[in-house]
Amino acid sequence: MNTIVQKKICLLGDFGVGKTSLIRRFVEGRFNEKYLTTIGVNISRKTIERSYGLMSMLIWDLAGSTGFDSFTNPSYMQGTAGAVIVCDITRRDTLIIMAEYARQARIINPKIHLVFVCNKTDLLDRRVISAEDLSDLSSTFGDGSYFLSSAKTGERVEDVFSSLAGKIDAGDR
Ligand code: G3D
Ligand code: MG
Repeated sequence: MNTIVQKKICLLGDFGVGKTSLIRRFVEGRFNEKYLTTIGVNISRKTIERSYGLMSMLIWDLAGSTGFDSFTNPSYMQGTAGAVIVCDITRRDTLIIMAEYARQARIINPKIHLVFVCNKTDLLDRRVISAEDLSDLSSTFGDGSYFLSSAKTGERVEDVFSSLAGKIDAGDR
């Protein structure tokens, strides 16, 4: 139990879907309604237990408006083992953008591990993205699985990141 592997992962998705909030919930265990929009790149570290030892996750978070800034900044995707791609259950356009991020990520790195997350499930009464939409998208770009999360309540947030760790481990160990 003394192996430590370090993996870079990044968050992708439209502005405002909750990428920064998901990282804060995962890394610090809290949600801050007043959290300011990130400027530039933020890198957080979280170490998690694995069967072989520890995985130290370096989690990259890029601020930006809409558009594909993640791909215009080459260092953002470089050396990335996996990506969490996020949409917002209350905004249909974020699903289209999620698909575009997945497509671009696969072009840049065909071996990248992807986890698809539909965030803000605490706002279920405003839901405009269905389970079928999500499984269709995930089947096109991944294994068909996806998560419904809430950075606000914490629902499934740990599962999102441990699922990505599992995919990364299965891919190269
Ligand atoms: P981004 O990093 O993807 O751009 P942020 O998104 O994490 O900055 O979140 C954008 C807004 O959505 C923030 O609200 C944040 O509080 C809110 N948010 C993030 N996750 C959730 C969630 O799971 N549920 C709810 N209800 N809100 C969430 P503000 O008002 O600060 O813009
Ligand atoms: Mg952000």
